[in-house]
Amino acid sequence: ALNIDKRILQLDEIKNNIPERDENCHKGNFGHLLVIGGSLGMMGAVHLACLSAFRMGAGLVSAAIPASIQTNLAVSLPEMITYPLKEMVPGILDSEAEEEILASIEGKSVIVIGPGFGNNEEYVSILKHILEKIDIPIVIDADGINLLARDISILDNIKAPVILTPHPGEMARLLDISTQEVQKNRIELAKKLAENYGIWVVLKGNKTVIATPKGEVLINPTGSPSLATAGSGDVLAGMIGAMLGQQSDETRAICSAVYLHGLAGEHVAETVGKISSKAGDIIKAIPIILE
Ligand code: NPW
Ligand code: AMP
Ligand code: MG
Repeated sequence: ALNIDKRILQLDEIKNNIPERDENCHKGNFGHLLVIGGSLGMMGAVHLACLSAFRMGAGLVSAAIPASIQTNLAVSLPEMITYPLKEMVPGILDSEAEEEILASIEGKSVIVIGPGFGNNEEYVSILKHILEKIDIPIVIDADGINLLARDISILDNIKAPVILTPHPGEMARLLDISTQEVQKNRIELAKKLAENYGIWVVLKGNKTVIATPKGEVLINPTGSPSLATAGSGDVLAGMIGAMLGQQSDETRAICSAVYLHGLAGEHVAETVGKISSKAGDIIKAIPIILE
């Protein structure tokens, strides 16, 4: 049997991980998150990640997105800075976009890549080159994980803290096993993946498992079926990105975001209901649970 250090997260550990706002603070103190993703049919994923990041306290939020969706996104969230990326056809990036993405990373403190990005084979090398070059924390979510599933050896060449946030279906794709097999061995599989590549793995779903590069495993006690709705994971990705920009201990940052996302879900269940919930409700609950 595996020797597993299972720790259940506690609320008192959580809120202390968010820095206080003192009188002289400014936006530069709370991180600059860059979200890379979006496509013609899935621009909402970027909007949700960026808006949740602001609600979680990120100082600045930028999005590198296909040029054809830039105007819509910028109008939907004027607080965010946008970098339009060159396209081959609307919604699909041109090969020159890689240079544009690398340029947009300059000066940022954390990256989220993947929400709504599209699982196009040509993007695998973009992800590979980003991982080879950067030394700031990067959250790889959604289609970012699907790209990794096409070539997981990309993870052999990383300098930065890497955080993967698969749902059980994405974890199954990544490991080339069934979703049921993932669900039967959640702790063992997350721990092994994290140790093999020296990364953090956030295996989502009821009782989200967080595995660290050191072999530590933490289980999140918060959450609700109200979170089982489109865009819920995009919200979490933005929350983790925002926390990584404010807390240098990655494990603390990740655990705080996962815990608070679950708590927001519990609040939504009580106020909106488990059935009617939508991702925007989770974001609206963030300021309430942070009070
Ligand atoms: P099954 O059917 O049970 O075998 P996909 P996606 C499984 C973007 N979005 N427990 C389940 O598999 C994302 O950012 C954009 C067990 C399910 O059918 C991505 O870029 C939105 N199984 C892209 O869409 C809003 C679970 O995975 C399958 C599970 C694709 O991401 C929506 C679905 O996963 C979306 O966020 C669980 N807890 N959870 C927008 N408005 O722009 C999932 N599964 O095929 O990876 O599709 O998650 O929708
Ligand atoms: P995604 O599938 O990427 O949109 O992510 C879904 C998010 O909602 C993850 O953070 C999951 O942990 C959470 N979630 C989904 N269903 C449940 C559930 N039944 N109980 C608790 N959390 C859930
Ligand atoms: Mg998702």
